[in-house]
Amino acid sequence: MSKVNILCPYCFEPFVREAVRVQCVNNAEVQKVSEDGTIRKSPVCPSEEDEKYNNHWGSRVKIKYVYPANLTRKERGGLFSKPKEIQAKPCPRCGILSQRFVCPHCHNWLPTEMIEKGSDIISVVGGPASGKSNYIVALIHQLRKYQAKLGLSVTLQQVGRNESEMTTNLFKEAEKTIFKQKEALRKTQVTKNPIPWIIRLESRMTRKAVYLVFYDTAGEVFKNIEKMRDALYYQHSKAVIVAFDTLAIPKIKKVLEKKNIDSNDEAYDYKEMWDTIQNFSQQHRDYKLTSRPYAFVFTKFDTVIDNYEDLDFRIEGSSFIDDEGNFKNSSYIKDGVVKMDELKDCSNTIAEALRDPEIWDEEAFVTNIEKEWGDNGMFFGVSALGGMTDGVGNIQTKKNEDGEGVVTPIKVLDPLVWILWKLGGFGINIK
Ligand SMILES: Nc1nc2c(ncn2[C@@H]2O[C@H](COP(=O)(O)OP(=O)(O)OP(=O)(O)O)[C@@H](O)[C@H]2O)c(=O)[nH]1
Ligand SMILES: [Mg+2]
Ligand SMILES: [Zn+2]
Ligand SMILES: [Zn+2]
Repeated sequence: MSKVNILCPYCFEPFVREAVRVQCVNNAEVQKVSEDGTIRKSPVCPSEEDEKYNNHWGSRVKIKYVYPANLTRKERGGLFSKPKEIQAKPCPRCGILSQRFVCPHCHNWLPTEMIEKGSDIISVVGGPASGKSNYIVALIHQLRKYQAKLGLSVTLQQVGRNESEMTTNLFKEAEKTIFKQKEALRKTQVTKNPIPWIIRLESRMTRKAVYLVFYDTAGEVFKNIEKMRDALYYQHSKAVIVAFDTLAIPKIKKVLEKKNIDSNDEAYDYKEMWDTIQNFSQQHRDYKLTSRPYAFVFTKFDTVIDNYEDLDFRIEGSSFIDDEGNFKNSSYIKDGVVKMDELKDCSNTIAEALRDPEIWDEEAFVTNIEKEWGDNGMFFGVSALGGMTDGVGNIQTKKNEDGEGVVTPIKVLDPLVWILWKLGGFGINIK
């Protein structure tokens, strides 16, 4: 019996390897000549209404036949033997071999290797307009760009109900908006069933592979604890990235408003988000949220760096800025070495500013996080877009040497790199 408990990233029901099901992939058609001589095409293996699939999506569509995988003893693995790779299985109706494996509970398609190796959910949570969507896309963009530097290989997955839901395509669309059209992504709509972004990460050194699952959820879901109970993936997360809207810190908001830098009208008090998480954690002690790595990420940090003098934010000499006073990117994107000091310095700089009554005046907030999470909590300041947006969402880009405006995310990988290091086994080169 294999012990790997697979957690379906669609319905969050766990299942064991041998419970996996297979979906027929036979799209062949046969021509039939009817009595009146007309030629009609009909599928060799017809689709059917599938109750589990339709229950999950609240739909009434027909999908290809789903059948049990009937794993061989070797594929199941024994007490003393590792399970073998799962082979293609013949459809009992048409005989065609298929390697399209689906969750036994909701019949959604999952990557084969995810069934063999399991997956880790890292969730990104945060109130409305806190910057989650733009952050997730910038994070994947940078992960793809700097994967070799970090000793990782990254593959976006191609599973989903249709082309548009595949991570490859979700990303391609969003990447175009931010990095080609140079526009911020818009507000995410509330949906009943979140579409997971599934990313395969493999350490080039240890060969450890894991599937990271992100959900780009609408911030409304996190507004109160009752709704959060529905955010099942949050409970199942191995690690969490909490997006706090920097522009919602009252002191920052006030200073920037005076300079006519408008924060989002929908800005949601970051402390409410914090209260939600804390309450949830206290009411669900058995989930042991505080024993998992939590990256407390202040998004849109470009606004702080660009205005640090007005904000009395003491960052001279910190890892946040370079010699010219510009927002400095992480040093490992150059040399591949993650410096713990650099991450800690940024975290401490933020904690200090939050504590200082003259600066952000949020003492209790920091103390609570430190008390509850200890070494499992860390602060980050990141910028997904590298600069402000104007009233209609155009990103104010910085010019490169050729005078061309480019969108440059800053420090967005830091929270993930720290989480991977905390989870262990990824061979992250950290000093
Ligand atoms: N200055 C700056 N603004 C940003 C940045 N990222 C996001 N924003 C602004 O914040 C707004 C909201 O960002 P989103 O990524 O849509 O926030 P969200 O958390 O996904 O919001 P919901 O989908 O409503 O929950 C964007 O439209 C931008 O105007 C950033 O890195 N810098
Ligand atoms: Mg969003
Ligand atoms: Zn499922
Ligand atoms: Zn079939």
